[in-house]
Amino acid sequence: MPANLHPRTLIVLSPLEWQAVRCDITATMQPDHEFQPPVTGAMPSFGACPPPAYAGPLPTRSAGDDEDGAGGGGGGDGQIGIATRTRTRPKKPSMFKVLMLNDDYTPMEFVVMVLKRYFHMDIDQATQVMLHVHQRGVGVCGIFPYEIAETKVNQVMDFADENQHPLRCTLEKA
Ligand code: TYC
Repeated sequence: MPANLHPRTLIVLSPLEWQAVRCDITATMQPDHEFQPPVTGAMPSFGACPPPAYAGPLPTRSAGDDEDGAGGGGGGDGQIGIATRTRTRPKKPSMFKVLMLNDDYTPMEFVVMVLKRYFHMDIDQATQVMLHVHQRGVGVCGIFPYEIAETKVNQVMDFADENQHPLRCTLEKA
C-alpha cells in the first residue's frame, strides 16, 4: 500500500496486486492468526503463495498431545496438527436379565408377592410370570443395567432366605 494513504482508505486492487498483498500478509502472519481476507464480493482465485518465512517456530504437536490417542497428524515435524475431538457421549450401559428359577418348595403366593414387590408387577403379570417359571423352570422378571439387576437378585434371595424359602434368582447378559 502506498505510504501516503490513510490506513482505512479503500483501494481497488487488480488480481495480480491482490495476489502480491495476500502473499505478503500470509508470509508475515504469526502461526496462531487465522487469515481472513476482507471479502466484499466474489474473490478471484489465485495460485499458491510462496512458502511463508515465519520469524518464530511453528506450533508442533507430539503424539502424546492427542486427546483421543488417534494420532491426528503433525507429529512435531513443523506442520500444523489436525484438530481432533474426544468422544463426549457416554456409552450405553450393558443390560442384564434377572431370571427367576423354579423349585419344588417355595409357595406360589410367595413368588407372586416377590414379583409384585421387587419388580413392580400387578397381580395378573406376577401370576403369569410365576406360572411360566413353575412350568418351564426359568423366567424373566425384568431387564436392567448391571448394578440394578444385581441388587434385585440379592434383594429377592435375601427376602427368600429370611422367610426360609429356597427361591433363587440369577443374572444373564441381555
Ligand atoms: N414350583 C413351586 C411350587 O410348586 C412354585 C414356584 C414358582 C417356585 C416359581 C419358584 O420361581 C418359582 N410351589
